[in-house]
Amino acid sequence: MTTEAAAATPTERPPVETMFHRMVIARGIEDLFEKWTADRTFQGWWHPGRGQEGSGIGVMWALAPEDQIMWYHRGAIWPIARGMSPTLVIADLLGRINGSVHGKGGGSPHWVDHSLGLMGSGGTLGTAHVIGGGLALAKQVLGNPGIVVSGFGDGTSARGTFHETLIQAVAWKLPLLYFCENNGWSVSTSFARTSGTATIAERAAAYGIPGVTVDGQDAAAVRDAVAAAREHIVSGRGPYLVESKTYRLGGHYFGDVGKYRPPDEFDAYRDPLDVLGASLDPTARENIRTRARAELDACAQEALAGDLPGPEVIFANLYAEESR
Ligand SMILES: Cc1ncc(C[n+]2csc(CCOP(=O)(O)OP(=O)(O)O)c2C)c(N)n1
Ligand SMILES: [Mg+2]
Repeated sequence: MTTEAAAATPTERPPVETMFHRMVIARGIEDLFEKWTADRTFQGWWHPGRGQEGSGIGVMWALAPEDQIMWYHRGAIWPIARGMSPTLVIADLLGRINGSVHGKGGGSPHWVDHSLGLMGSGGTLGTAHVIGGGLALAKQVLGNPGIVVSGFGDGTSARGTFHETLIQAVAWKLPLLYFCENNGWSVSTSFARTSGTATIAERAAAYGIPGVTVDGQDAAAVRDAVAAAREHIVSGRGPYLVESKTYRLGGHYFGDVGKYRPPDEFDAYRDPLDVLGASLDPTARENIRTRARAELDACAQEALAGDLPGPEVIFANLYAEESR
């Protein structure tokens, strides 16, 4: 699989087939890691992202190559949607040296590919806002084009870093998109039961920035919302908040049976693969699925063939070796 980034203008955007293919790959990685968690091939921590694929796919569909991303942690959708090779994504999770971070941080995701604008993430949830804010400030000071996306969940919107960075980003009109995947849960804490507002988007008004809510099951709708936000941001008007309403189909982690969930939670559920797939010819859709399955098998074997790292990696890549 090639590692080409998504583009900004409608004519430069990857075709729907490419984005559907990435969505199928991301769903396949869900299946793989459930299987590998159960049989202990994977001994780390997997946050299932099944059901949420429309968000990451939609975000990356709207971005340009010069944009930078602090990805949202659930599943492997964001790096796959941006065009990262599944071999790298899987090898990183397995802690192998053939991953993008060469075996550091295996067990939970630490994907990085600066050529795709995948800048990594923070060590704990909510730190992405701070690092993303720094990246956006660097873009502004250096006069570099594009925007920075800081991805986060509804639970993470409650971290102080959200407020602190947003206050500053507004003051400096930083090119920063706050993109929230609101799946209604922070582990077992219900957003509806604990939030004083019905949405996260409406909190944007308190900061004087635009905030919109979009249907996260519909990748094309997410793409259009992010494209509008991007236009606002690149015109120098400062940050923007997009909230994608979605569903966490699985547990918080693989093995969480979710007894805390209401029985009617999925009554209105629409699967993002069905929604995006409906715009494709059925034969083309099946061909993409078949091709993706074979590719993913090959990538999984390639990732598994990598060695675990030796101690020599510990001091490698601690400091930047180039100025930008
Ligand atoms: C600062 C911090 N607190 C707690 C955790 C543990 N933790 C991991 S995922 C998670 C739930 C976050 O909920 P949300 O932001 O809604 O994202 P979701 O898991 O629903 O995708 C928590 C509490 C963490 N990683 N970092
Ligand atoms: Mg959540």
